[in-house]
Amino acid sequence: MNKYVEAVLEQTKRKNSEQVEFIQAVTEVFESIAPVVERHKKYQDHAILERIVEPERGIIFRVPWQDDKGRFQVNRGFRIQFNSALGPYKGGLRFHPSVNLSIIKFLGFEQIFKNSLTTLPMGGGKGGSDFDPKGKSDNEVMRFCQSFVTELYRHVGADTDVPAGDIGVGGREVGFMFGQYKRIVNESTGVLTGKGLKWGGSLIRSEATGYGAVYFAQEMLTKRGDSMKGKVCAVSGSGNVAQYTVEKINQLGGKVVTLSDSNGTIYDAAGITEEKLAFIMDLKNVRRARIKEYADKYGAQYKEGERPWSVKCDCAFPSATQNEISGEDAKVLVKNGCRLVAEGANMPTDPDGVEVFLKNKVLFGPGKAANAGGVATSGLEMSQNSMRLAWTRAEVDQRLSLIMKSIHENAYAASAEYGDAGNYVLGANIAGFVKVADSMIDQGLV
Ligand code: NDP
Ligand code: 2IT
Repeated sequence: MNKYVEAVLEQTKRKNSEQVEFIQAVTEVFESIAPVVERHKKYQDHAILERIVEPERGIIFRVPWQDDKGRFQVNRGFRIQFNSALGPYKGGLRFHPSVNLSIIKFLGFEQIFKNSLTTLPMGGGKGGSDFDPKGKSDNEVMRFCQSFVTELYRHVGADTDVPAGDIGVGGREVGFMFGQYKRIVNESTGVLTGKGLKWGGSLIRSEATGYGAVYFAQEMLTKRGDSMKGKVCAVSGSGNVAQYTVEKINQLGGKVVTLSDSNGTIYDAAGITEEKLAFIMDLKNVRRARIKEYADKYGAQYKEGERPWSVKCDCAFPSATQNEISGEDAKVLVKNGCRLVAEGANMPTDPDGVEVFLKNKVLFGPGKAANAGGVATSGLEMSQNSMRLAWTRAEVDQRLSLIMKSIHENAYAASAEYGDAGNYVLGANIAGFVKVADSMIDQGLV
């Protein structure tokens, strides 16, 4: 690796030694961009790497709230405003007990390059809390969200920082947060995306991440004269991203045989049809229950405590969480015939797994490219909010599909330029980085 890249990576590891996921994300990007930095001395001259790993601003705050029994509870809130070179900070909020500074920084760092790839003017940020929405009543979730925004509101704004959903944050939570923001600031603006369709949300935003991941897979296949038709697919997770991944795979003639949650995996060899998907959407979005019920209802196989990666499939769409595919999992997938992986989740494949896929010439769409459809459509929601009008479903879907096409093209072109055509990890990192780094140089030492 280039000496400058190596030195900044070592320094980043030293300064953030406990932030394992953050270091993992930085290492991957730095390995990809080393040849760019080698070729163009300006990045070293402008200390771009030292600056890009340091968030512009980070806010950590107390979130006190009261549960239904009247007891006082306290969680920790985060918002990392990582990079504004391309536009207002933009990125989701995650509510999950595993949330800590390392998780939010890894997600915020990835978001910088992902947002750059979307072609839209958005900087990178991420936030969240170690609050666990599971088992909480709607009223408890509302009180938590209101308390969270009572601090967050002073740091965000339609032209400053625009949060959205992620794990544990969907339409319900965005609604409660938007309501509280409006109440405090007395302004109705597009301060959050993923809003309800009746109050400023965009058509297709709910669908966008899952649809986008499948559009990206389709692009990788089309380039090789192939298509999604007849492909047997393993999908993990059963939340927002997983659900709309299944819907789009079905629409394009593929078949999905797995879904999962943190308790286990269901395997349905007959395929998760539209009707079965409707059951899952009610199970997960309304009743907020466990995926095991699917197996009970449809007589499918349930594998307690397991992830989907041991099944025979042509394509895998990891759509749950980080590091859910290990090197061993990747080997099993390859052995069972898997030829394509599109990451709906953020960093779901660990570094050993990525190496296995790349070595075996699996078509591998890394999260920052493959799942960029969600934030891209958030960007389209921001545009509609600024214009105070709403585009049709067909218009937004067409823009999303074009954006995924251009992300694929740009990542492919960058991979070819740097001598490894079709390595989308390399291509996405390079294409995402160059735009941000050049913009930072243009804007002076900040
Ligand atoms: P949801 O909260 O809607 O669903 C998350 C799903 O993943 C659930 O099935 C959940 O199971 C499972 N899951 C979460 N954490 C774990 C874990 N530690 N181990 C096993 N399973 C887990 O979130 P989303 O669908 O929105 O997000 C899924 C992934 O996609 C995340 O990586 C997110 O960062 C990424 N992403 C999301 C975007 C969006 O627009 N929403 C955009 C781009 C990426 P359980 O219910 O048991 O917790
Ligand atoms: O990881 C992601 O890109 C998201 N959770 C979506 C962020 C957004 O602002 O829509």
